[in-house]
Amino acid sequence: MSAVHSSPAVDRERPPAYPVDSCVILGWKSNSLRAPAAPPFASIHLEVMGPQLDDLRDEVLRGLAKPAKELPCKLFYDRRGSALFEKICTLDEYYLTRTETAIMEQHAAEIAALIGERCVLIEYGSGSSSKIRILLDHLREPLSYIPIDLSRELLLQSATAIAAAYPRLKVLPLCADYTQPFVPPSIAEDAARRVAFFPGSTIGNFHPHEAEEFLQRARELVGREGGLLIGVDLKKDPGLLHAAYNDSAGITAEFNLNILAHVNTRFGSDFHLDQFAHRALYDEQRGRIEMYLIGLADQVVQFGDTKIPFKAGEPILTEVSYKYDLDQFATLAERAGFGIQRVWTDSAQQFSVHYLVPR
Ligand code: AVI
Repeated sequence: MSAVHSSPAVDRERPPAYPVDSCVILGWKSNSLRAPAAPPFASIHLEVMGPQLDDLRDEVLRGLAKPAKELPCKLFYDRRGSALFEKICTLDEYYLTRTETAIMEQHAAEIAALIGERCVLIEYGSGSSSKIRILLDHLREPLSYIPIDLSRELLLQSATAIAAAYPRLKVLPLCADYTQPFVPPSIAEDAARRVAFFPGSTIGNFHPHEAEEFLQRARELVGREGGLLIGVDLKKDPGLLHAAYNDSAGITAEFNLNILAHVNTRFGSDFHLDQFAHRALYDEQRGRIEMYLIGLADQVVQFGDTKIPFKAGEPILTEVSYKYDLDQFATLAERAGFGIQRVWTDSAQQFSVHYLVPR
């Protein structure tokens, strides 16, 4: 990948895990929330760090070659998938987003006090960057914000909006697969601490051993003085969980099927979307939602030079979404080198937000 614009924000000392390129977009810089009459331009640098198409293709092929077929859930989030996910977040049945938002709003002042002044915020899977605004509205002099997302377009759009709304904040978007090791843009020397933000219970989309490894990497990223603010969905009535992943408007089904459309566009495969159906169930013993696409007929899918046979009724696992109880999550965090400084939940104990600090 070629450098469209080289950004001084990249730490040139350490070799990046992926090839890095960056591009620049132009946004209005203003000293107030209102755009001035003749604003000067400010540039936002977007760092791009893989993953490369070949690596993703191999990952997809490996998953489809398994006896129990699977696709990586990060492939949900192309432009349409991200828009569908935003829609899911507004559904009645999908209690997660509104509950987490309400917890954060209710405790924003306390959260901001724990994080302290002059922090660097790093958000994993920043998407539309909406929840970070709750923090930004309450924090004292936050220095910079590093949103990390795979969807380049959404990242640029959200980073631009944040930069416009918070003109004193340095916004350094990073297009990367945060499930893999990555090099963050170098961070202001005079920052008091780095605080990572991982909302939405996306930690639940990792298997427990992956979640532990991810938390260990987050622990390294934030360093001794840092913190991690993380949203975690809790175990609850299986009926509520089932409804959240089988909404009556069928948006989750569309979201699930869209992964095949994304795979087709990205890798030139020929999945027929009408030959698969959405299925989501809660496995109470494993404490996780499992989301599948079920083949409706015997069929062969062409994927490059590879033919992939499917039997009628055969599932592709597209996502797991683990639900925790508070003790279970505390144990996981401890194994990764974090202690829990504070936990907030809603009154029905549906969702939790944790502030973790290195032990
Ligand atoms: C992003 N992640 C936390 C969502 C979840 O609930 O596991 C993804 C999702 N899948 C279906 N609905 C929402």
